[in-house]
Amino acid sequence: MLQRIVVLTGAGISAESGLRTFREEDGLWEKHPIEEVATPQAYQANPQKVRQFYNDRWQQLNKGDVQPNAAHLALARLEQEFAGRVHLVTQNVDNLHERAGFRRITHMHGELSKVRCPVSHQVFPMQQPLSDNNVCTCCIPHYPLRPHIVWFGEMPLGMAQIETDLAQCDLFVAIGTSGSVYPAAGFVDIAQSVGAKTIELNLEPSLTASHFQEVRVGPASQTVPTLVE
Ligand code: BV8
Repeated sequence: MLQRIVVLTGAGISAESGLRTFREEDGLWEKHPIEEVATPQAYQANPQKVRQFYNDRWQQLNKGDVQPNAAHLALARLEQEFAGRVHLVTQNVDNLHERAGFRRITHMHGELSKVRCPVSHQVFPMQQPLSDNNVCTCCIPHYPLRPHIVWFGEMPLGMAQIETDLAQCDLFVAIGTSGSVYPAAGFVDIAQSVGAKTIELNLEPSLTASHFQEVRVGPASQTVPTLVE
């Protein structure tokens, strides 16, 4: 009987909900190179450009036509079935897992629907587009709020708990991630080292496919319900 399951998701699980991935044809990084919109240096150099990149994605996420898909819903059923024994770690900054009903989620790369004070690090719900006038209320003087997003070179969130759960897991499943970004891309190796079963579900084999015991190719809206059922 499986005791502890760790699921890692990436942009691919939200692709069929209409959210663009990063590194594919017409992906997010194609128009906005990482170094221009997803590093602290980029924000320092051109805050308006970085804010616009996140404002656009925040507004797209909140349009009515972006909904959780069958993969998000299947994972929520998995959590219900294995109450308390599934830890979902997502690289995604969207809120589709929450809206599908999943409870125990770690957004290791932050969340599009939250903003953060750059000085106190207090996190607030995002209620309006980021701008020079969208400032914190926790400091004097007030500072313009930044996206609650982990940029390249910044420490991912929740790592201690993620590492604890990986060290004790007996099943590790990666869904819809290219295996391009660390430390997430290295999680399979930790799971392997503790004897867990490792499965990758992806539209095509990822950069780390060879590290998994099993690779199932196909769209997440089909492969995830099949795995959960
Ligand atoms: C850190 C937030 C340390 C922004 C993101 C050299 C070697 C190794 C590592 C490094 C290195 N140089 C630098 C590093 C570290 C760096 C890194 O990994 N760089 C890479 C580029 C080499 N990592 C970091 O900087 C991390 N921090 O290491 O900190 C530290 C230590 C101490 C003190 C301080 C710091 C921070 C990384 C986080 C960066 N932020 N996102 C934003 O979202 O706007 S990363 C970004 O990539 C997203 O979060 C995204 O989730 C993530 C991974 O991408 P994927 O989710 O995999 O998406 P992608 O498009 O790539 O792939 C989609 C996949 O889905 C494809 O495979 C496709 O086939 C599949 N797919 C498509 N459709 C479907 C599908 N699958 C199923 N069904 C479908 N329908």
